[in-house]
Amino acid sequence: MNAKPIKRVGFVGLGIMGSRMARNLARKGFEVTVWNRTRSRAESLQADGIKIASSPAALASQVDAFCTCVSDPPALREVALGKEGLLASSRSGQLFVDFSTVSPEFSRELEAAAARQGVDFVEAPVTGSKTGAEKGTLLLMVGAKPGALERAQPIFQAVGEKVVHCGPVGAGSQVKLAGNALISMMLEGLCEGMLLTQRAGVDPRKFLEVVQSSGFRSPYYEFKGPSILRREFETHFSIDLMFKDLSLFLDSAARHRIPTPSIAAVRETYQLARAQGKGAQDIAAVVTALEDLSGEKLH
Ligand code: NA7
Repeated sequence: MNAKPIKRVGFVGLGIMGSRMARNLARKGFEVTVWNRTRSRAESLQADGIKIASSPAALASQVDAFCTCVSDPPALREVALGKEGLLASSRSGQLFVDFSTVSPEFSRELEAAAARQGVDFVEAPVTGSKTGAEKGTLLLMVGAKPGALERAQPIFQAVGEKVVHCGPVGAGSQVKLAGNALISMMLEGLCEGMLLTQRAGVDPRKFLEVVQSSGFRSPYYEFKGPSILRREFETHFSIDLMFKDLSLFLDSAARHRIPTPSIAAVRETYQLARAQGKGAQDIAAVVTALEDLSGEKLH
């Protein structure tokens, strides 16, 4: 395979994460071309010297490497394998980096489809939320063959600060799903604990203070605890996307015959929030779904 140095990078999917990652790639000196389903989001990046392509296929024909960061497997299927998708006009020697969170099986399907075109594929789901994407401090959970991983390093360095090579393609997604399942349980425990503490007449701030002074403290609670108490639910990571990840986790658990009763229950909290029309809100807003169930509102 003809592995040229990567200078021109394409980016498809300019949501909360992708828009910030594309901007960081441009700031680090890559020539960036983007495509987004809703064009206005792409236009807001033009001030950073970023070009807009007319379709994912058109984008792939103009770059050395292309990246994706879209919502879910159907969106990724569309932009990668659709009629106007990236692989419709990709060529041998290119690199495809997917930052979306999808299933391990779909990542492997994409790797095989890319290989048929002579394209190296790397899956690199991220964690670090909106702030990490903004600052270029994301943690990347990579699944890739060693050669492809090596090629992607300059792109990773532009968007993140730590790369964990989890194994071959599929391994990164598997780790990401387990990580998000854990976050959902941490958040659920915090919300349930706060609501019960308050109902029993104790200030939930005391609960948070003890958690954060203890051996089970977490930077995650430092991030989410005060914002829940202040009722600040600006979207860093949406309820809809966490529901998607928990569903992918449960699909994988079913496939591998691993019982995961806690995550099955926690997903229902997210389903309840979605039923209440809160899908686009931040995951911290699941507390409001629990408040509605219990009749206890944090104050
Ligand atoms: P956002 O902010 O919800 O952004 C999602 C992006 O995916 C956005 O660019 C969407 O385009 C795009 N999208 C969604 N559906 C499609 C279809 N069908 N076709 C093309 N593009 C689509 O998500 P985040 O940035 O927080 O997260 C992105 C991924 O990283 C996700 O997998 C997370 O779990 C982790 P739009 O602007 O709506 O037209």
